[in-house]
Amino acid sequence: MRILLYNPDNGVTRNFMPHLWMFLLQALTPPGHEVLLIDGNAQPMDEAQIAQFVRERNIGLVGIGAMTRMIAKAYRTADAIRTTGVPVVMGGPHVTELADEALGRDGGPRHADAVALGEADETWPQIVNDAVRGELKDIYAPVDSAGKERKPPLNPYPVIPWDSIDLNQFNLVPKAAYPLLKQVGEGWGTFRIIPVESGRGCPYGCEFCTVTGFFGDSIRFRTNESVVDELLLLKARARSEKGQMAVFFIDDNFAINLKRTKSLLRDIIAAKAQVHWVAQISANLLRDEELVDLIAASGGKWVFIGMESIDPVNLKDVNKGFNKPGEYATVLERLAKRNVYAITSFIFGMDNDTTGVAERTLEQVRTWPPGLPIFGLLTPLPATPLYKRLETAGRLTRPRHWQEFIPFTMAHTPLKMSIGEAHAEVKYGWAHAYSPEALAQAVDSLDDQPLGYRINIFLARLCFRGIYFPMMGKLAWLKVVAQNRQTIFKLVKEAFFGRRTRPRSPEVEDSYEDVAARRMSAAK
Ligand code: B12
Ligand code: SF4
Repeated sequence: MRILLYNPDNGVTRNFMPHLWMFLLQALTPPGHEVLLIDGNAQPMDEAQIAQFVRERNIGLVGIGAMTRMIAKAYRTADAIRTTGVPVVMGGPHVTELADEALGRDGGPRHADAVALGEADETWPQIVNDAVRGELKDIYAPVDSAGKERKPPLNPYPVIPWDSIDLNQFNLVPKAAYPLLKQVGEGWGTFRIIPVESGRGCPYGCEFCTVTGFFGDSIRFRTNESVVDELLLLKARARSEKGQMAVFFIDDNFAINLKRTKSLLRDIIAAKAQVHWVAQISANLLRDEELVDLIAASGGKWVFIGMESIDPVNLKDVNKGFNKPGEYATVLERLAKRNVYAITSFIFGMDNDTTGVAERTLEQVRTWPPGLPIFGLLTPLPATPLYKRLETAGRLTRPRHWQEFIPFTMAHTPLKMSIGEAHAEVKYGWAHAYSPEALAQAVDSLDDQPLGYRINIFLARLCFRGIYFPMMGKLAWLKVVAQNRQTIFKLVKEAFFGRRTRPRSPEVEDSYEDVAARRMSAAK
């Protein structure tokens, strides 16, 4: 049978990274089947085009996975495919929580022939076998023979054949540039960011998050060896095509077990399996100096930190009191001293937020080493404790917000400001963190660093800007380039004529604070 695994586009930006679930299920498919992958972010298709693709390629089963924000598109696609007579099975966090919605048992239309609840590593082979026999069940739940919920142990973990999978749709380098860029350094003909998991689960139970409910609070890890082998495979693939491979460790909290993470990083270093990587780690776990040393030595370049708020009252409200805003600066300095930078994520519209929260947050951000701040709105995802609390309090303004997904739009009323004010705060955050002045400051604050770092932070900021201000066409990019021409000119000039580098010395190790102090006194 030919199977199509499809992930709908997120409706806002082109995702920089493919979704792991597709590769994982492809690797777990019983032998004798051909599995095709389409990520709508990389290969945009409308519903009619996908239905036509399914017909023309003689597909026998379609699997669709989606987060809540893409579920409306996923349902439309499933509807179009089902009109061709091909069965659709859906999985992922949204349909796990709302299986009745997907199966049309809540009074609405039916979109899926079957739903895979929770982690489908062990149910997927059974789904495929049932589909071959034309005997799909409505629901597949990951349970053991006694009917008790069973979480895949991740050991053994399937080998994803990164050396042979067709990854063309996920190359971030334009095709036309391949012949030239493959000659640069070790080769830049391709650049891909690949998702790799080293473990699953998070015990913290933040109120707005689906992870603790979905993956459970018991944490499971792959063996170090299995992760290291995967990295070596990716490195070999990059070398063979004169390109680059970076890895996103998608674990929800990569350092949740410090001892295990350190041992993994040591093994990566010992096996020379280092690639540039990014991972999500909560700030409290980054207090450990040895961990941060190992992060840097094993190829870690960016750490995604869910800071959420600089207000301890807000953090306590959402059960994230383990985040201590007072230590954010120290943690970021600790990373920056090793040339590791942070993607700092903030949520506005929390119950203790008042107008001006964006500027108050930015005042702090400006005193930190340069990073990539991102701003979102508190969103009640189905089945989270937050959803239940707001529903009970009658505060949901769009209880089924996913049926009509609108980016950066609230679905409930915050306590101390209006919905419109919360939206304005998010806009202010993005506009000011990614203005040409802010980009220039980020580049300048790395004055003591080689040009490569400065270009890196500049390009990363340009790309992140697109999360809120989508830059989909050439014209949009040209406009941004024009706005940032001074910084671009400066970097190009340095590339050709060099510049006086200011060496990093103990006296300038706290230079971010100095820079911040200078900036603040200049602003007065
Ligand atoms: C990596 C990641 C991202 C990446 C992008 C996704 C990517 N390209 O991989 C980035 C960092 C960009 C991202 C961003 C966001 N993310 Co995110 N992300 C994740 C993360 C950490 C890992 C996803 C993953 O690969 N997991 C491992 C795989 C193996 O698990 P899985 O995808 O769930 O798949 C398993 C099952 O669900 C099932 N399954 C899944 N699909 C299918 C399909 C079929 C047919 C079948 C049979 C089974 C099946 O089988 C798989 C194997 O067991 C998850 C949390 C988590 N641990 O999953 C959050 C998560 C998916 N993200 C979430 C959210 C909310 C977001 C954002 C909206 C955050 C924000 N406010 O901006 C953005 C939106 C992104 C966008 N623009 O589209 C939520 C989604 C919750 C929900 N109900 O939708 C999650 C669950 C985290 C959370 N806080 O609750 N994210
Ligand atoms: S620490 Fe992160 S993954 Fe864990 S519950 Fe909180 S938000 Fe979710």
